[in-house]
Amino acid sequence: MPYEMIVTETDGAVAVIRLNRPESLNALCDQLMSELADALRGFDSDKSIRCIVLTGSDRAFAAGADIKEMQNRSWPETGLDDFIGKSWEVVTTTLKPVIAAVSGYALGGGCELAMMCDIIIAADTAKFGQPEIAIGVIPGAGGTQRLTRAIGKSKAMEMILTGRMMDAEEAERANLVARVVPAADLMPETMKLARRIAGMSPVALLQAKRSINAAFETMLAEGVRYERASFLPLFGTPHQREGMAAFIEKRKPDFS
Ligand code: CO8
Repeated sequence: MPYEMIVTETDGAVAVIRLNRPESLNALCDQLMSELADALRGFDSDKSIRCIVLTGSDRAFAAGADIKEMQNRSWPETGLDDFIGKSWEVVTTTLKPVIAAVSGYALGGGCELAMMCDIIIAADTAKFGQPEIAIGVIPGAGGTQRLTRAIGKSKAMEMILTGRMMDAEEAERANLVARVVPAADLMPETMKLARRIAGMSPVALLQAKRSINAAFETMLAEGVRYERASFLPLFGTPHQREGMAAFIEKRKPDFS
């Protein structure tokens, strides 16, 4: 199927999905997420594929949900129109192992998307962050839950309340990523890992993935619901309007 915002290819039993919206640093608009969900569903049900790699460009894995698309949303439509709905959920319900290969920015929804994957391999150029607070909202695709589980409460609070970025080395120290590799080695190393995983028993992979997820998933689902209930009503508040408009107009927001 031809896609406009992603590129897919296969290499033996490994499928690679590359986010491809360079003009906006792979901002995750509805169309991109819908194409991603479609590709994930397709590879998940393709018996010849055993492992999926999700990646972006050298400059950005993804710089977040698309602020230009989000800026005029308002509660309660944010709750009614399946905003952060089915497309995002596909990433977490894919049965096969999904590896995120992250180079450059993985911010906001981009960081959340990487954390929805099973393993994150980072280039030494990677930068992770949840900067939503700076545009008057909060993480809305699981960031408050998954980042906290990955790096602990104090560091997650510091990251989310300030919106600061962490580099790849800090992300590895904080257990956000499995491994950091030189940028030039990101895809070769990730493909090596993916091929190794793809060589294992598919049913054992499935059971291992399910069991690891069971270590925290029941509580996680509850937490993500709570986060969503807090995130959606922020749309239409003066600070959300000001924060997103200021980003687009390239000026500092006034949150007075
Ligand atoms: N949305 C829309 N456009 C974006 C985004 C984005 N998230 N990020 C970058 N762009 C666009 C810029 O507007 C710019 O476009 P243009 O050339 O038309 O002005 C282009 O990409 C290049 O960006 P910059 O010129 O800003 O590049 P810099 O190298 O100067 O800066 C940064 C790179 C630091 C990554 C900067 O672009 C930035 O801060 N981006 C926004 C990061 C951010 O705030 N992300 C969080 C977004 S909110 C979110 O993700 C909530 C998720 C909740 C779930 C939602 C479900 C739908």
